[in-house]
Amino acid sequence: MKRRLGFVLALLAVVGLLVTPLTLPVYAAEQGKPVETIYLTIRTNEEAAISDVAKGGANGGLDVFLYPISGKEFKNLPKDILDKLRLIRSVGGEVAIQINPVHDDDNPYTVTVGDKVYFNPFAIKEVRFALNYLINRQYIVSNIFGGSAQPMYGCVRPSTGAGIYFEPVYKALGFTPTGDLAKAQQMVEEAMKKAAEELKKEGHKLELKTGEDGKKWWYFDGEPVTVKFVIRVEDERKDIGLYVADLIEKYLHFKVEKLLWNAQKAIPAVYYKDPKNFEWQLYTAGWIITSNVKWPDWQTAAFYSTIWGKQPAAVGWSYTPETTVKDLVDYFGGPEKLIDALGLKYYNTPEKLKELYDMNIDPIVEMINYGETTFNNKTYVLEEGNVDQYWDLQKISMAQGIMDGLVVFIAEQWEYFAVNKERVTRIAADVSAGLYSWWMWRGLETVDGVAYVAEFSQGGSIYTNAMNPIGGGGDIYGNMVMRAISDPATYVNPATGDVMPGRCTFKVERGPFTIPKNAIVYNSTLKKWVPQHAGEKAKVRVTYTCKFGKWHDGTPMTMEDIKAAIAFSYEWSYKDGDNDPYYDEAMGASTRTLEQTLGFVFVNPTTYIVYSNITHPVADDQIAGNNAWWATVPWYLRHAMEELVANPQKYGVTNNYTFTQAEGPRWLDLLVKDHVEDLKKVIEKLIEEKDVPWYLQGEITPDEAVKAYKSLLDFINKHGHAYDSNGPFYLDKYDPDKMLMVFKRFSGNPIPPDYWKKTLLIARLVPKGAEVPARVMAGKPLTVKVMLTLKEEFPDWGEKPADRGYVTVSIVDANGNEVYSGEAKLTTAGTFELNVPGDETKGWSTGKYTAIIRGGLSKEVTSFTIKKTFVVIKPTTTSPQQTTTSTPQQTSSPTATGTSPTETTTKGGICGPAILVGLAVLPLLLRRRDN
Ligand SMILES: [Ca+2]
Repeated sequence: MKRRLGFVLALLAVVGLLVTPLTLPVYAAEQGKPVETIYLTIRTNEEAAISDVAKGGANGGLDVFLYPISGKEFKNLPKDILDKLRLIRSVGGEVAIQINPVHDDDNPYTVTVGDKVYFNPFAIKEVRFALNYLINRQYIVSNIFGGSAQPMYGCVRPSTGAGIYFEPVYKALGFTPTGDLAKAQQMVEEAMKKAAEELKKEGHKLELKTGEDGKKWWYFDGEPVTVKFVIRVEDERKDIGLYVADLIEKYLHFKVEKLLWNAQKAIPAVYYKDPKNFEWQLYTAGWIITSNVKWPDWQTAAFYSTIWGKQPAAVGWSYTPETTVKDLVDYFGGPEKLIDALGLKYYNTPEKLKELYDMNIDPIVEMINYGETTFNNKTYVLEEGNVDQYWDLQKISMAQGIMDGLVVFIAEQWEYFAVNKERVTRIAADVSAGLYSWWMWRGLETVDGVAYVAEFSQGGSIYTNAMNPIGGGGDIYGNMVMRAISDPATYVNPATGDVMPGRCTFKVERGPFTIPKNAIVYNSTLKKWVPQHAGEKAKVRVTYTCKFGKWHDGTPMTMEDIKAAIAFSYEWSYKDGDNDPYYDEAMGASTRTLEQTLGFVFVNPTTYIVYSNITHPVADDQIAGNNAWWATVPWYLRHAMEELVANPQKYGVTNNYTFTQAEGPRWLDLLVKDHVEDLKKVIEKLIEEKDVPWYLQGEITPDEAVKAYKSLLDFINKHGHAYDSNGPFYLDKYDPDKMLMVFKRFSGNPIPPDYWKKTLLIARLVPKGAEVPARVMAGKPLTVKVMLTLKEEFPDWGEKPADRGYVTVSIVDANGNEVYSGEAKLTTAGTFELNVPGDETKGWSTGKYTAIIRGGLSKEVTSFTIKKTFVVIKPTTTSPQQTTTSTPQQTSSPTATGTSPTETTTKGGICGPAILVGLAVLPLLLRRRDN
């Protein structure tokens, strides 16, 4: 009964009603067992899946539906179904319009396909940018998401702790939830007129005229300008796409060809084919954030820049970011205006700002992500510990990204995963991403130790990308499979967003350090390990100590597996000679990471040290996360894969393979029968030749190698696939015809099944309300009171008045200047208070002020923000009101009850340091919503 109440409250919060939350005691979970067997399958219908969850896994139904559903969908469900569900919130989904700005090299407006010349309006920056004003995000939030969402303008979600830092950018650009149609029309009209004039010089005719239907349309060389808009059909994106298409036709006068496609058709066309094919111009993109991180380091880089790969697709033509800092300055009307509009605190004078003038977004995000950039032969540094500079660069990159407009963000979604309440006795969810996280599998307990889980798929497959840990797993479903069968070196704490130890603990030291002679890196040209940077300086030194355990085939994991992962990254990122078979262009995009990794010292069988310049201005834990190296496949499987990709003929294989999707060769998939058969041919030959990879010469004997290859062959023959990994579960069986995967608990994993429930607390602070007097007399004290509930989700479930937390209050005046800030302290359970002394308020001038209240479980973790306005008045002789008025506003309306900090992002199956550094963080943290 009490849990039922919890559900109702959650639902109300979703539809945006204000309620007084009741307090529920925290319950210890009912008797259950850590899961030993997991059946993973698919459902093709959301409603049917939910009633299956109500039925429960033991009765032919499901225990967990691993697909979040909009809050509004639950409203219409019958009570007997709802009673059986526990709903787990996810704010991980985000929706955007992805744009293809392709144009010919010699013409900024046209694209030639075959011998036909098309006009692409989205090649024009101003037209892309104008979509931000054209779209009424509030309409989408209210009418399409039924309130289970909130508007989003840039790539950092507003409900994250970092969201608030970007508000000045959106404000400066004049973004509002409802948009500005007139402005959008004007921007496009001006840009089109300019294009028409320029095209005229080249003999083209671009004109706005009345068509046969009596409506006005743009025509190019006599044909209507038509926009190819790929609209996903599986979810709300269908309605969003149709809505945006209507706006484009009605107000921008471009005809829209609506391509209503599912994931199987849309994803390859948009992301894995040359944009120059001009198969699409707009696409209703969706992403899922699968982790909760404090610092949005990677966001603007991943979504808007080209430092980690091409845009908008992984292959073919790529756009070059256009907007420079000087463009921003001009747009805002001068450096002072830009400094003021964005609230820059480090680049706060025209002189300081000037050094960035010629930079587009790429060097800016390089500074954010790598601490420095070399631009026009000069090095620019993000100063260690300089948070102001960090946020300035973040804001600048956000403004540049939005104005270039390759991705126009629309909304973040609030959704719920359904879990059977009776059978699932314990489950761990990320406070931001819900069950789309590593923790889903690691905290799972059911009454009988068996879990029946389904993903949602209209395309009829459990995953859509290839299953290989190098350049596959770009879809959330395949990624979740990888998270069940692989362990990472470090995790992101699901409650706080901090990087925390996984299979490796870490110690971070900030230097500078002189790199010792025994610190080596792998040199792919020399094909050996060398002390390449000995004697140079490194900014940080991180020591990792790892628990190795065994691989799923039974072979012990060792430091050699990590060495192989490191060597592999160098080898495949660098092209050594013209015909280097050990090279992948997509991986080559991230050599920057390797250049900043200066040396490894392998201290003993479980400890290694990294000397590196990959740093973070503030957060040591981020440094640990970003410098960790790890392996999720053993060296012998990795080597067999690389030989299959590099030299198939040598092993009698007639098919060609790649790690990352490309047109032509097969995208290596360790679960696909044909691929595995070819892989086996390689392994058999490696056994015959007693092959030891060149980067492990002297570390492993030929006999040890043969034994390992044989063990892998046995594993493949026994389980019918080649995904040999090191996670808490192994994939026992995969039957693609039945859409069924069976996972079994792996006894060789060094982390015991009950480890996380003993060590991990997942909880969040939920605001119940805040009291700020409506009027404050200058010179009198001001008390801000915040009422908070602690919502525990793991290991137990329930709510209680918050007895911990970190709450800050910032008072800003009408101009946005902070006049006071302080910490609200816990007074009694559930209540935090801050007293601003009269001495402080004395200097405040009369007018409107805002108290911005932020809080989280620990310092620097924001899980909610509340804003309350009040008025400051001055005592005057004519006013009888000498005492503080106290009309507390009881109805608090948190601007975002959503959670927390930000997430590390990379998109697609390639790219980013994730794939390299991330051999540790590998399954990338941001996933496209492919189904
Ligand atoms: Ca190479």
